[in-house]
Amino acid sequence: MEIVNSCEANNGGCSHMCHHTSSGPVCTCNFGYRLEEDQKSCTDINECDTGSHCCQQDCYNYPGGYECSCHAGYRLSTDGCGCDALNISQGKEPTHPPVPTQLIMDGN
Ligand SMILES: [Ca+2]
Repeated sequence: MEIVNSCEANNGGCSHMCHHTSSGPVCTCNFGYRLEEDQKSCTDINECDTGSHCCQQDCYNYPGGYECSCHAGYRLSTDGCGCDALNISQGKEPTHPPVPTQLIMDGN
């Protein structure tokens, strides 16, 4: 009897990855996805709903991952999770420092 790779046909019915075993195909999912009850389909994990996210403020779910964002007046920390308050007085500070007069006067 020929040994058949149970994953060969139609990827074993798996949405993502298939692993051949003696008892048939075993499906696994890519990172950020979970296996459905049918043991074949993969569905995105909504980290924002499951509470497995690290976001200090806002959380946005997307297929295969999630992203944090911050409220107005805050900036996302380099860790991608926390939010740092921006210390800017509303509209008072110039975007660029004033150019020194000496640099403008090209005397020589
Ligand atoms: Ca997700």
